[in-house]
Amino acid sequence: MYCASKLLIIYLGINDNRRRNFMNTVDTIAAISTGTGGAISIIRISGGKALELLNSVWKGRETHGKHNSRKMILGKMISGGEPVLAVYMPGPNSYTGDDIAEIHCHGGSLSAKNALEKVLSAGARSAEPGEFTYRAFINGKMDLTQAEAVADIISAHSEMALRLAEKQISGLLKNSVDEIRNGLVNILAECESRMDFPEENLDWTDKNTLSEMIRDSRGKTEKLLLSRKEGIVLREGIRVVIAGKPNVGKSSLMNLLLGFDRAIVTKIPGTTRDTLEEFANIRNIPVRLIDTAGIREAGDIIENMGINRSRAVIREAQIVVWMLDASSENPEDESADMTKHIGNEKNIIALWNKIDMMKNSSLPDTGFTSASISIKNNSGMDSFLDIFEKTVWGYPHAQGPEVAVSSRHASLLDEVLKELPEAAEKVLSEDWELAASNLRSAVNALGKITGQTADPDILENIFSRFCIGK
Ligand SMILES: Nc1nc2c(ncn2[C@@H]2O[C@H](COP(=O)(O)OP(=O)(O)OP(=O)(O)O)[C@@H](O)[C@H]2O)c(=O)[nH]1
Ligand SMILES: [Mg+2]
Repeated sequence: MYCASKLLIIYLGINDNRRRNFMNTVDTIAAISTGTGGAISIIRISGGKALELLNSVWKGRETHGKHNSRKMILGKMISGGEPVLAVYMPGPNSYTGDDIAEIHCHGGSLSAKNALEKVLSAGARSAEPGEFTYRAFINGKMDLTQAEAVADIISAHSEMALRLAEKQISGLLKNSVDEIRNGLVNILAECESRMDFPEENLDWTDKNTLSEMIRDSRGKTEKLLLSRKEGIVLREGIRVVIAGKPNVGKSSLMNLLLGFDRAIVTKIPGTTRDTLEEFANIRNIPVRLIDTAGIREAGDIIENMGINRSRAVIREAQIVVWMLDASSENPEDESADMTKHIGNEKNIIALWNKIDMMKNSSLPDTGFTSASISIKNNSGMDSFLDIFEKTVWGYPHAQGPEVAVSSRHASLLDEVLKELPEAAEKVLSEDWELAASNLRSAVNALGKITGQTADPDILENIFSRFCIGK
């Protein structure tokens, strides 16, 4: 259980108004929790006065209360208007842990806005973005990794990212971190007890066993860190730049991967002048796909500006798909041209296109991982995507991970790993004080992952990712 009072004290980093509101966990808060454009809008009210406020703005065949909690009842706003449904869900078995009331009215911005205004005039405060989930966190309904997973669910761009967030919400990551932390807390207690009662021959655990236990925690931490790449790619996506000479089929590939005609395609070299960026989901990998102006020496001012942009996005790319023309009379020149423009420092896939018009029986070795396709005939795409997937994950990747850490979790786990070898060393040399200090730092870093020892900046960062009403 994460104690509210402790967290109120640490919650001091958020900009003034927002911070003041967040710190106030007594107010009853309200917001429209649904996005615009839907058929139904939900006004969510959370806090000690949720029931009283609901009954003061809404009237149905029955009055809401404990006796009919969780029952959706048809009624009307007392101020008039269309029939609306309302439900009361008493805490602590609610999303926030507080009493919650919800009014489900017609979609469209006005109807929900009017209903919200009535709730606010009756005494509720407008909720800050993420404040409902923040309350769930301080009421011990979820730890910080689960709160983060709520935001991950909202921003998930692929089925695999969604599955990962769902597993995290169910507590899989929290349990793994807690398991490591609890193990270290036990070892720390042992070290502190040795410090406090050095003369007493208590039933100490053998120092070799303690060191072995630290090694075990280190192994578990390393195992979690192995999921860093998956975690970061699935949450943040990956920047993939399609580059190459003019007219090789870059924009055609962009359109094919997107499944719609985003970029203009013509047979005139130099068609694409600017970089085009679009989100795509390729083999379950969230990808920011960037089509670029074809790179060549001579061009007009506008084209040259486009080419400079191409070079800039190549520098920032995580993967570059460099396209080459397989129908060229001299494919060797294509390959030589590629090495002129591209260094070996990043993940590069050499992609021969237009194999339907190949004039030679084979293609030269580019020195990079290569694939060959014909966009026109839609052939070779599966092998290209196999290579793409292997380039992203480092191995063929059929299933999503059970647990995958984010960059925030990973940097804290790195801190843990830094402390543990020294802790083990100090335990073996019976330097209990220093061992305890290393262990304390490790335990503290693990607590920052789950929120037990989270500082204001972490909380601000996490909850500012939420939208209003969540
Ligand atoms: N035969 C053949 N033609 C293709 C293939 N892929 C693309 N093309 C054609 O090649 C031409 C150029 O395609 P784009 O996709 O515009 O090429 P690009 O690399 O974006 O060109 P720029 O924007 O000028 O740099 C168009 O006429 C396409 O229809 C292919 O696999 N086979
Ligand atoms: Mg183009």
